[in-house]
Amino acid sequence: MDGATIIVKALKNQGVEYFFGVVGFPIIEVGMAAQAQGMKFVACRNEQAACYAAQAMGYLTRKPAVCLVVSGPGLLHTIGGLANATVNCWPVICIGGSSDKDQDGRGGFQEWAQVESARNACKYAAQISTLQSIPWIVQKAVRSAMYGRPGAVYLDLPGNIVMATCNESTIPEVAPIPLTAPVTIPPPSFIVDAISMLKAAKRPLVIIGKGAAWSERGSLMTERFLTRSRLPWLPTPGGKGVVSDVYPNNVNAARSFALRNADVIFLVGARLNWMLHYGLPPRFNKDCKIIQVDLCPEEFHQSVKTSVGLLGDIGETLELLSRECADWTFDGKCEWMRSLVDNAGKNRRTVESMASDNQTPLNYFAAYQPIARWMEGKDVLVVNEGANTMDIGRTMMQSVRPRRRLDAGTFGTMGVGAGYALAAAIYCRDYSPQTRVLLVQGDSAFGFSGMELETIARYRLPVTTVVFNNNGIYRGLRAEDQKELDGDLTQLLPVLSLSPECRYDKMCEALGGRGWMVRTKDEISNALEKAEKETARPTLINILIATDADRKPQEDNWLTRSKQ
Ligand SMILES: Cc1ncc(C[n+]2csc(CCOP(=O)(O)OP(=O)(O)O)c2C)c(N)n1
Ligand SMILES: *[C@@H]1O[C@H](CO)[C@@H](O)[C@H](O)[C@H]1NC(C)=O
Ligand SMILES: [Mg+2]
Repeated sequence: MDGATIIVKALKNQGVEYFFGVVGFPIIEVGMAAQAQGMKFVACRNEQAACYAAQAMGYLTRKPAVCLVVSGPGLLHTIGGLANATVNCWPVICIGGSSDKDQDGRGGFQEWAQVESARNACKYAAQISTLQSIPWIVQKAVRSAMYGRPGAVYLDLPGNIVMATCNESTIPEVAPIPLTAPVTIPPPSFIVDAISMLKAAKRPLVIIGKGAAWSERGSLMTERFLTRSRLPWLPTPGGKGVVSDVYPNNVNAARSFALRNADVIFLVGARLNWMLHYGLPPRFNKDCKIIQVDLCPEEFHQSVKTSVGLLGDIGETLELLSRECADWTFDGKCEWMRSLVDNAGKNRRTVESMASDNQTPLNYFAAYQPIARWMEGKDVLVVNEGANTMDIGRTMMQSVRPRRRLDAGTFGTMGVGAGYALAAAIYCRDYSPQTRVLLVQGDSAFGFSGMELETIARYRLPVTTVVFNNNGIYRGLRAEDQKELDGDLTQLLPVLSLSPECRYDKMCEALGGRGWMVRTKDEISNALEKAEKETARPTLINILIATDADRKPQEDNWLTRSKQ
């Protein structure tokens, strides 16, 4: 048996089902072995998209998928994706071919210090040096990707190992590990402390993060805890859908107000990183107390002291908390709740007035309105990236189910969309056929991996891409203003600018799909209806929106200050 077959069999034995990748020397044989062993192999156009696809599949299926790439530049193209997976806590196993060991250090073809390059972005990185070690290393790779806090793993596979053969009887049999990670719960006294602190709070707030989406029973138990306690809550971007946006006491529309005024915040698998402004003033009350449940103890006391640190699985821990507060519910008529509802109502009206503006070119909110209407009552898996396109999309598109929204995430990575949508479409085909994949991207975000439309077309996947085309990053120039520029464009064209009214819809048609360029709400609705009828090819709706459209003004705009 050869190395290629041994590694694929070991992966299969550990429950791996999907490969994404771009083949070439020396891993063509690994790709072929994967198909021969019944694995599903998706051949992408760029390793970057393959790596994003593999991690999205890992998140959706709760088991690692493989990203298979060639040596040197192939592996280097995945580093962004691997870092992204680790920062975002999503599992993925990257397997990179590398030059034959006997050529090390002599300028071999695509020779590069691959393990060193990958290690920084991974929980575990190792080179495979014998055929007999493969089953052990593969098992460790799966454990490392899945257990504790999930993340990226790299296995380096030299060409000579791919081709080497041995008697199969010499390959050790290694038991498959359970893909459900081991769980823990906090000590009982901590549960009591957490509930008494919540009971004593005047202005409590629950923040649901991505950790709750990952935990096996996270969604169920978080909802049950909210039913029991009736506490006001809001999701982080990654926590959207753990509990439906339409579930009672969602105060997300009053997010800034809620964060600024809460006196006790209960973080459910959410981190106090940049996304939550480090938990510090001016976005948070300086005396705010933090209760936090997380599977990773290093997360406690980050930037702000944790008053009660509940180390454990989110689903299991919230079940205990629900039991502990069996005789108590938060008073929904209190001053805090009323002010949250008032503030949310005010913000909702601002958004509604922007969304109901029919003037063309449309603003972001207005362009999202027909999309949100189309989504109503449907089971849609949304992939969303861009700057304004994503931030506004988070507000405008409702999440009502867990793991139905993938976006640029913790790392804020542009270019994840096409890969995520590719994986999502295959996931839906195999596990959730009633679900439709909708990819909504800014025009810049689309550009990072637009060529993957060809991959989506090749596998006959019905992904609908919507491009919010404003001729640039955050904002652009109108076509007529760009035409007037006369002189050296490298000096004159704003660094944020992209081509005006670029026909991304035609690109989709050229690659095997269908496309429409649209400007009005009716045209958007019509295009969505036509797109929905396509069941075996990609569609792209290119919405020409206002080049100067923007978000609603923010009070603390440190992250967006350069956009002003
Ligand atoms: C890998 C990567 N490169 C660059 C950036 C910087 N960046 C942030 S948002 C963005 C694109 C925003 O433009 P677009 O997708 O058109 O959305 P818009 O805000 O215009 O709606 C870029 C390039 C990034 N976040 N990630
Ligand atoms: C492989 O090993 C087994 C067990 O030692 C032996 O019976 C068999 O003949 C070997 N096969 C080959 C092709 O050497
Ligand atoms: Mg744009």
